[in-house]
Amino acid sequence: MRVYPGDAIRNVAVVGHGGSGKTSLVDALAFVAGSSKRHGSVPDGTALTDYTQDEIERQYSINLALAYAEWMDTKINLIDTPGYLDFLGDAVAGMHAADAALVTVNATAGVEVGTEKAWELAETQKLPRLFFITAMDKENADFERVFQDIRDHLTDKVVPIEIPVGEGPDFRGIINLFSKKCHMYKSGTKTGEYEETDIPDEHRELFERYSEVLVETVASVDDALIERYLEGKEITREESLAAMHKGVAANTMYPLLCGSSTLTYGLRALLTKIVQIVPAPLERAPIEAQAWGGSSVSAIAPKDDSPFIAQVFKTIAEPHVGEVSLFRVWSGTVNNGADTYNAPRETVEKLNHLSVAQGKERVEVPKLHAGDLGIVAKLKNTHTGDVLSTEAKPFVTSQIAYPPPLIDMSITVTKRGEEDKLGMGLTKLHEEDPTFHHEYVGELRQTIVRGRGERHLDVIVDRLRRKFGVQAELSKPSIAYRETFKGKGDGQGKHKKQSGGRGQYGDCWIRVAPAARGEGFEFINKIVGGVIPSKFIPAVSKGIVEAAERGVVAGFPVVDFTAECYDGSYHAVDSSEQAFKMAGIQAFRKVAPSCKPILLEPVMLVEVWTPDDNLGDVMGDLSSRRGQILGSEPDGRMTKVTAHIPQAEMYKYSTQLHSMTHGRGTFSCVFHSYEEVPADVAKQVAAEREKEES
Ligand SMILES: Nc1nc2c(ncn2[C@@H]2O[C@H](COP(=O)(O)OP(=O)(O)OP(=O)(O)O)[C@@H](O)[C@H]2O)c(=O)[nH]1
Ligand SMILES: [Mg+2]
Repeated sequence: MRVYPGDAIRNVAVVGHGGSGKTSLVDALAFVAGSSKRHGSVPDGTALTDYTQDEIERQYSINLALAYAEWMDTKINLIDTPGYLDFLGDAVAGMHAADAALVTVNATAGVEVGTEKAWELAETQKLPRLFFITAMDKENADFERVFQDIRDHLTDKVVPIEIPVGEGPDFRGIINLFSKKCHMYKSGTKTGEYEETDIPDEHRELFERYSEVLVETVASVDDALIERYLEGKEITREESLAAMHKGVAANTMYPLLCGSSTLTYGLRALLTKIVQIVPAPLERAPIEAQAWGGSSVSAIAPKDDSPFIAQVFKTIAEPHVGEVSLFRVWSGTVNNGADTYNAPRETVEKLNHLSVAQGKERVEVPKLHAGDLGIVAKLKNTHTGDVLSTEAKPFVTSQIAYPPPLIDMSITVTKRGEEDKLGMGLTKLHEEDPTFHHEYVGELRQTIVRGRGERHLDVIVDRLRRKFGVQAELSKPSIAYRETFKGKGDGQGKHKKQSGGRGQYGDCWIRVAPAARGEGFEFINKIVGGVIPSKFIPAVSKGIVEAAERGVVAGFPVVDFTAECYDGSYHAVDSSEQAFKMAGIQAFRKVAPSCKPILLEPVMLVEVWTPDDNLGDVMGDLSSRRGQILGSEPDGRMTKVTAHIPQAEMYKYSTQLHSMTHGRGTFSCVFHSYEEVPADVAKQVAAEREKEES
């Protein structure tokens, strides 16, 4: 394997809607370039970058994965990302590690919700972008319609640099608008071989029309060029390419190409354009890095003679290998076997068997230059997102902006005694996938797992079984209800026991009143004249707290109230802390029922993005979930609805939204506040709780 310097590397993340052909494209590009030995396929389970058992079974990508294509003395690193929004975290990480995004749009489906999401993410990262219209060979493929769709819905700076000859089953070539030549593919070709011909007459008009747009867009990047263009002078191919390179790097234009991965048409042209147009890693703006232990942020140029800084953008546990880490060298170089340093974890990490990845294959390399992507196995204590540098010059850099979890489920083992194994597996899976979270919630006595969607959590359960040998199942999570008071009350708690020997005596009077939401519990000591000795007063408070934990309405903790202890009595011999605690408990139990106790439930702030067509259904569904709709407004192509929904009503919302909007709707959901539960629902909750406890 050759070692490529930074100016001979291109890092491209392939992003787009689920099923738009990313994995097939990556496989075909590596194959056509000769860097991969066979042309794999997703349905056959042989695609380079869908190699995990999960992916082969499900026939879609779950993990980002790397491949490369060596073309024109350049190594194109291809980062295949999953399109399903449940696995958006890996698309984010893939783009974080890339210098450009290749956005795939299916020739029959056009712009879809996943295309929009990928576009938005690339936009926030200001990542240079190219479009590739996939599956041009499929029945009903329509180049012009997809081009218009992109213009209308994503950007008007999209500019085709080639157009197809024929579409669908008739797709047989592409016209290069730069060279003004036509590539006619040899029928039955395995690696996209073509014959160069003149532009067929029937495509002349189309060619003229698109050439005009291209030249105009290209010229607009450069004042000198536009002047020449307006004077009617010729702009050379080299000048056009240079202008396009500049435009792409500056995000002022987004070139569009097309082809078919199945037939290997249009792929050589795509490889060539990636080399010519996509900025090399060395062209990137300096990265912002912070010297570990210091506070100053320095701008580090992405080149070989800068300090070594690399970042792990993905870890994945592989059978028989252990954990492998995919990383990007942001600056400096690294040799096989070098000692690197994970500063925040104070761990020296030796990069043994330094490699690059071609799907699941790893090819060992002696060295990696600034800008390259590498892979190593068995790092000791380095996880996704971590930064590696050197002990002499330790650095950290910006974190990968993973999307937050959207759904909660409860997880339990199906075989007793495997709880520890479950805990360990969950921790490992979180290290591998930072969009997956888990915690044991003591009050619910449940382990709660959080993820991006049900599909995501199903994959987690599969992995637990496959990688950690733990059988687990998901169920509806319990809700952390609370209770509080709406009214005031007062009364006495007296604990008196005489059973031979030393007795027990505690006596207190308390006034209970509601406090503002979120205030918690406050104990107010109003004892005067030592009617309760001050050393016993904290015990009264303790008793109240303990009783409040056990609830009044349905056995959930009571919050947001004050208790004022204003009178009481004691016995010189029989009083003790324990006795006053018991008195506190009894006082609370006696007074609480008269303070109009109510049940509170967590209410979420939910934002839903839906196509206009489904707005009625989405609103209706939200209302039926005891939701309070706060408003709706247009947001791009979608309408955004904001609502408050009880957490108890959010179970399986992602599935429902998916089916109501045919996969186009998305939502976010964060905790907002605790609110009163309507009386009829409260009754139901109390009855269920009683059943659980019995
Ligand atoms: N006819 C035709 N089918 C294609 C082409 N490219 C991909 N497909 C098929 O489209 C389906 C989806 O392709 P994938 O490559 O898995 O799509 P993806 O974008 O990686 O999907 P996710 O991983 O789920 O995001 C598969 O059945 C492919 O065989 C193409 O150029 N022509
Ligand atoms: Mg895929």
